Amino acid sequence: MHTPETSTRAATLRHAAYGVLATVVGLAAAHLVAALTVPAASPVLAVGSTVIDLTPTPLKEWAIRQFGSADKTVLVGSVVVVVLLLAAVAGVVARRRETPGLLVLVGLAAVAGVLAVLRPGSGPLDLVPALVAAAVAPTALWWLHRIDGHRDDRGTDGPSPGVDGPSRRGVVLATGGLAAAAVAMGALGRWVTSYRLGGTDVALPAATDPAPAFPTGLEQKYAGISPLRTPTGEFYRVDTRLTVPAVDVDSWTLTIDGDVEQEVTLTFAELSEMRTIERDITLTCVSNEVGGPYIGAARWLGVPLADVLAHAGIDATKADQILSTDVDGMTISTPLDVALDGRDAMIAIAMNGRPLPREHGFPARMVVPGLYGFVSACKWITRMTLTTYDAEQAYWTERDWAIDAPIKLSSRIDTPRPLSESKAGTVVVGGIAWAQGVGIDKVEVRVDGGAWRPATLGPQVSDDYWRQWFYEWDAEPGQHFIACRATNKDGEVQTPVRMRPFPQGSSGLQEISVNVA
Ligand SMILES: Nc1nc2c(c(=O)[nH]1)N[C@H]1C(S)=C(S)[C@@H](COP(=O)(O)O)O[C@H]1N2
Ligand SMILES: [Mo]
Repeated sequence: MHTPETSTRAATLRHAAYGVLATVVGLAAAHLVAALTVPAASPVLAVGSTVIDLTPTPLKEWAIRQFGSADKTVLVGSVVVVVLLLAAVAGVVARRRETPGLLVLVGLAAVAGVLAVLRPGSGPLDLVPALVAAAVAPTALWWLHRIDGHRDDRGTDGPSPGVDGPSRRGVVLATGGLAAAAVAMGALGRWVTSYRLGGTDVALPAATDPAPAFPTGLEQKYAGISPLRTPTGEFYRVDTRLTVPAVDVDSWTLTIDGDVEQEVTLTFAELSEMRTIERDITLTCVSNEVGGPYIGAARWLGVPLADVLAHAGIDATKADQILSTDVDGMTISTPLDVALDGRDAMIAIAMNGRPLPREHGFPARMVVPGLYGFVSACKWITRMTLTTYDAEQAYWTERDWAIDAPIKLSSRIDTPRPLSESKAGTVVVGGIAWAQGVGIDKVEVRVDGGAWRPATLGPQVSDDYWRQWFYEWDAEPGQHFIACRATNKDGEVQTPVRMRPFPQGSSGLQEISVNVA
């Protein structure tokens, strides 16, 4: 038997659950409609991307430190939790006062709609998924109320019939049906999205200026050292996206505008017919902590950036910035003088001999050796605007990151792993070092704060490429501290001064602790 009090509590919970279920159904329906129209306008993605963009830099840095590349999932997960809490509140409110409760759900959908149309590059169609949510979620809640047999919107406070009342069977059927519908719409949305993606299998030109033969890396001999070339599937990925953009290569174009003699728009075919260079270049993210994972080395094929810009005829007396825009309106700035100083800056169309994978910018991205990715490596690029830093600011410039950010001389220990156990005797300490544009001259290893000892360098690929190294350490039992440092070909030694990634990249030496038994 239920006392009136427990019935009331049970009824409150039940109505909270109705609010959540109705919202989930609304989101699933909107997601499906978004998959058919504008995938990025799905309420979850629109709200999620906006939250990512609005997250203050210190909080984002903290999230990256705490959760690594799962930072976005955690941020967006928190938003989902808040939304579902509000949905539960809407359900409880609707029990007594139906119209205000339903209006809370309409309000949530309205917020998603506003955020969707405020996204860069959005159109009126972006509003449709939110409209669907605004219709479906309140309707579902209204219907659940009817099934539940409540008409408490008159404001009376009578005891609820409880779960074992006459409507129990109807409630189970209705909630089960709605939950099944949500799952089905979610799954269908996924299927539609993957169907619409199409392939990335484009024909690539042969390199006009190919890279030399690639040497064998140290990893063949010493397990644990990063492979000399990062397998594409293991290449780090850093971007602001929740989902990977799907670009149709046949309708894709690259426009060069701004302070140019004439605006030019190139198709993928036109771009591929230009002179191409093939280069081995190491890419690094400014968010990489000392010893961190956000670095990768690949063979890139692309059209020299200078050739692409020359098509439009640039006026370098005016412009000091290339403002790149991606397929969704995300912007990345690059200092014009750096991009044109003779380094192998390019619009890349291939990575490790294959078309760019979606995650890495299909069908084309910028690569500028020596600059951190956030001021150079625009993926899914569609536009390069010649302008000034005074006139226009890119995404990360608005968030106070540096505008000219050369990659800092650094090195990393790949093996042994921090806090690992090794057997006494010869232990191979090994890793990578990089000094893009200058090249690595020397890597040294220090054990337990003693003298710096030279490591042996692996094969030289190019000065824009990392260098592998190893050191044979005669390890005695006990706990030990191992550090490494690099020297570049200009004689500059990696600084021990610790800097955090914000605003222009981390510095300092990596020192790990290991146990020898
Ligand atoms: N369109 C777009 N391009 C982008 C980014 C982004 O968020 N959006 N992130 C940049 C950053 S911060 C880095 S470090 C590199 C990473 O490239 P990768 O994901 O291919 O390794 O891409 C750059 N290009
Ligand atoms: Mo980055």
